Amino acid sequence: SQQTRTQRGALIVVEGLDRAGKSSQCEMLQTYLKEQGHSVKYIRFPDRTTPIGKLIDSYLRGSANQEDHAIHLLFSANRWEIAKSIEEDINSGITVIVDRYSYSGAVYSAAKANPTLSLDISAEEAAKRGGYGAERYENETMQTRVRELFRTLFERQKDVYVVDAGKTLTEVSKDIQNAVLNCLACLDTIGSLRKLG
Ligand code: Z5A
Ligand code: MG
Repeated sequence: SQQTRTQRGALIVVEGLDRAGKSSQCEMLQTYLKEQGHSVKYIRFPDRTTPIGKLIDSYLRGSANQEDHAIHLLFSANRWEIAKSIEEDINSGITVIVDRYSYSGAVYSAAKANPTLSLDISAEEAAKRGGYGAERYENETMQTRVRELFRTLFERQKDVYVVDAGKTLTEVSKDIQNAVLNCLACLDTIGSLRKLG
């Protein structure tokens, strides 16, 4: 039940291709979990509001260039500047929904039962959605390659739920809710087992 919920919040990572619907689904999941009585925060990466985020934003929009290694490290630094507060939130029982993260940069990989949701969609389907094409990575060659790499990366991970993001907003949202509820139940069980010693 809500009252006996474990002291630690969950870190829910949502990954996937451009326009797969990650941000829409994160918003919907946040609303849903709040209605269920959970304390929830939603953050997205890149966080374009910080000084590092502003550099990333101008790179993505094409108004500034960055050397490939440098932009990679800027994305990583953008996560590190917020990592501490994520850790504090989780430790104080808040469930944090993270819109894009990086496996390599994940501070929490040692912690148990952190679900990653991968929103899978074909490059052609994604291209039909609003706003596509404005930024430098939003082209079919790049997106098709990224999809392949996500698939290879997630293939053997047991804690990754691959969601078909080509369905309607409501259908995708239901699939996500089921996956998250399973995971929260799992966290409760782990919490109870810990209490039992
Ligand atoms: N990037 C990187 O290179 N390295 C890193 O470490 C990180 C990121 C963290 C910008 O990211 C770029 O940064 C991204 C990866 C790179 N480039 N690429 N490719 P971003 O997160 O800021 O990207 P964005 O420009 O905000 O797009 P997005 O986040 O990928 O979109 P989304 O969140 O998945 O989709 P959405 O905003 O929820 O929905 C898009 C549209 O589709 C919108 O009009 C919705 O109403 C519609 N939509 C959503 N779901 C549906 C369904 N189910 N049916 C129909 N229509 C739908
Ligand atoms: Mg988004």
